[in-house]
Amino acid sequence: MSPTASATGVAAFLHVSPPVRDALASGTPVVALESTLVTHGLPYPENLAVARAAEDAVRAEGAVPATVAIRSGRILVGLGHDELAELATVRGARKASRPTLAATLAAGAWAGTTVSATMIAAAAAGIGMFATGGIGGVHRGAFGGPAPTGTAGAAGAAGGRADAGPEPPTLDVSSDLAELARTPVAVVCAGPKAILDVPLTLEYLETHGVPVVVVGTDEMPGFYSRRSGIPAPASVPDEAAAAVLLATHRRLGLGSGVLLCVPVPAEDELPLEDARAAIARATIEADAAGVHGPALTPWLLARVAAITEGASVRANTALIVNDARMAARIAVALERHRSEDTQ
Ligand code: PSU
Ligand code: MN
Repeated sequence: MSPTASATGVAAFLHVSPPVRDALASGTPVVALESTLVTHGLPYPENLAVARAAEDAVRAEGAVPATVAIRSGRILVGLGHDELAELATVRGARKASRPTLAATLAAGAWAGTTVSATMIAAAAAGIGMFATGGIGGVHRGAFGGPAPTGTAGAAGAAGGRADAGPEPPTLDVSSDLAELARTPVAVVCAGPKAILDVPLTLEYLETHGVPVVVVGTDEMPGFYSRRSGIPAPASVPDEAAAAVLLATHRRLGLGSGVLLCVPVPAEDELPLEDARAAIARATIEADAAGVHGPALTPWLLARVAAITEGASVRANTALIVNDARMAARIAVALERHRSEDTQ
């Protein structure tokens, strides 16, 4: 079925793969996976390897993976083996988020979907569980304050201000956050990406009514590192408790998503001090180079990878697979909880 001029709504653009359609029809748990980490977040061939490994991790837990991407004016929910390889190697793929969803569909080519676009697709397809690496959030300096350097980096981009006073706000806040506030999908991640201002990201989510729940520890996971030094807004001991909380949130019908955070496996983490140093350097360089907007997140991730000589890629890869596994376990626990409830 192709999108017609008369049909409206996200559902008119969906192309759900047969395995995902069958799973949804039979009540088998489904986990949506995003694809901007494939097109923009990781280099080839790690991007393809991690996308396949995340799908395998979901299957190993008894759930069905639904990787979401855009191609030829359609939102694909569930990619075939060859489609995933094409997505991972295609040049010039776009980055689709809520603000660019129409433009990427109209353009007709491949696009990776960010957390916001994947949530929109998942909700329209009837999928309530979704795994990613790290969500977008409030970038450092989004609300002004000192430049990362304390020098004239961003000031140069802002028109050559020579004084070293407070920098003007960039207002760079990912559309992922507003999506979490308005779309009822649970998102499993390893914390907001460490390149962000994590405390401000948590404040934003709280203000907009999004529960942030850490599974298995009471500290926010630091994305590349297990720790962040920031207390968890809320935590649950395990997947079963996460499922009970999610079921309650859904019954309330508040319309918002939930952010579930799990730390990267210990053997693959980047030591917190190494991560902090690499991010600080990359942030200064991005500022000096005048990189901003949708290009900023991919640019910072690539710089951190270069500075850490690939150690960040190993951590990023491991955490994505771990999140997919955890999302599948919670989806299975949720299904069990639901069937027990209706007996
Ligand atoms: N997780 C990763 N790598 C990524 C992303 C997530 O491990 O590249 C992507 C997600 O798709 C997220 C996006 O939605 O980065 C955020 O981009 P922005 O800050 O421009 O909204
Ligand atoms: Mn942004």
